[in-house]
Amino acid sequence: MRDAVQLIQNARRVFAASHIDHDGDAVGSLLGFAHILRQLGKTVTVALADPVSWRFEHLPGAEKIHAVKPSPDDDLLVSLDASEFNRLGAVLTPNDLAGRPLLMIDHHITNSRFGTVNVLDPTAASTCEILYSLAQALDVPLDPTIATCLLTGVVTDTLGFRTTSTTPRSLEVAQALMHAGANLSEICQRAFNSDTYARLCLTADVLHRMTLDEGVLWSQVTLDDLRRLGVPYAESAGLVGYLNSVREARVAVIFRENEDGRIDVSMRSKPGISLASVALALGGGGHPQAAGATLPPPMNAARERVLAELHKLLAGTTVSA
Ligand SMILES: [Mn+2]
Repeated sequence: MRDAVQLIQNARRVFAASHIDHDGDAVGSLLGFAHILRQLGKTVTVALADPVSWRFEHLPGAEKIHAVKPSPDDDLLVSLDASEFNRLGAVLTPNDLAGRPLLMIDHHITNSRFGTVNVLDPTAASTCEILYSLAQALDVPLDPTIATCLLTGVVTDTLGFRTTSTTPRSLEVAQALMHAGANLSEICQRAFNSDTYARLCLTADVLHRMTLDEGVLWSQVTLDDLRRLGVPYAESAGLVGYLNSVREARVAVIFRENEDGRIDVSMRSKPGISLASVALALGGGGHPQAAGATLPPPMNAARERVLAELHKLLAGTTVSA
């Protein structure tokens, strides 16, 4: 953290980015970080490879997020909530580094520590939880704008303080953010009680075709489904949670065909079953109970490969690479 503070204090123009297929922690940490640094008088550019989801477009500063690359004048690059460099997508690629320091801030246990300086805390339930400590280390007082962005990440990554990753610290941070002016009920309302009709139709299809196979409950989404129902790819995430709520499922998986034809795999597991080894075997990453990977097409081959790894995991055998 001390190295991170020094990097930030020495910077003048900062470029910050978060991961593709963004969630509340990605957007919340990106905007919260930018607001913290602006308090220090820094110029900050915020970037995401994808357009901001309607779920998060109300967050203060969301309108300033664009799919842009760093300018030659930026002297510090920052990655937030991304477990791998390539998760930043097109906005930050190896050519963009140009010898500049990259500050990496994240909480994924599988993180490859790809930064020049790494602030990696796998005990944090969200990247926003880490940024609360960073604001303190930088002596930046919380205001309602910063607090709203950070509490969004704290709430969404813990699914409303319900995940096994939630700690007393998560609640302490949430408490401090509420004291600073963040509205918990409004954030929960926006995060969990809002959907679109098209997305609910997609959910219905996913549930209709789900298959329970020896403790693994899986389903899939094709590009045809998304086109037929008018659901943007970015809006098709999050369905795996429904499957994982099923008592008989020890592991839940959703296979999604993404716009470049590759297959995105989202996995969730019940407490006591760690997906980390399977995620790594598939070249992906994540948390013990929420992990993912992207595999080459076709859908059937990707599915067979993942299901084989998961069945090996559930059988208690060693998972091959
Ligand atoms: Mn996160």
